[in-house]
Amino acid sequence: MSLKTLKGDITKLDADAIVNAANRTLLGGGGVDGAIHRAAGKELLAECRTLGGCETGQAKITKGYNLPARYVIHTVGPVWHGGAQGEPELLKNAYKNSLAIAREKQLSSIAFPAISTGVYGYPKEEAAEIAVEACLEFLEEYDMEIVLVAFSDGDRNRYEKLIEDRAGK
Ligand code: AR6
Repeated sequence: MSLKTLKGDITKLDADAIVNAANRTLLGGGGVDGAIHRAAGKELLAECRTLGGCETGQAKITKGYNLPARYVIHTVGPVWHGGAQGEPELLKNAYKNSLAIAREKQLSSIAFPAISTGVYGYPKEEAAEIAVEACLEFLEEYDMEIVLVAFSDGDRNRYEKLIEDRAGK
């Protein structure tokens, strides 16, 4: 099984790529996006300015600059509007398209924050189910070390339980 969970700050991780929960401008923001830009340095923003933004559910890659990670894959999760506006599919696409870029680049490890579960207000349980499902579906076809990074013990326990439940099926 190459789906793992960790609690901590994603900017510290030495993975081939870390995923950024960005917004459509790709020009930075708060939360994990702000932390990644602060840790990577100004060159990250300079490269992001060349990308022309990113649609919700899509993803784009940059270098990692001062981060331990070699690359940052920037994706845009949906804003939660109650769940009937395509949010589950858009969130799944954010995971799938990030993983697809990692595969195209032939990366062997990638770490995700809990996309959309902060400022964007996606309910954590539903978001965790989608994250685990998207990763396990990808791992049925491709080999990669995927880490779901939680920012609290509760978030990590939620991931662990979902992965255990899936493994028991
Ligand atoms: N490492 C790991 N996880 C983190 C970190 C960190 N350093 N910091 C926060 N989290 P959010 P969103 C967790 O709000 O909901 C930005 O302004 C956090 O606890 O960062 O997708 C962007 O520019 C939460 O569980 O992202 C967008 O405008 C998760 O990361 C908007 O926020 C995601 O929270 C995107 O909102």
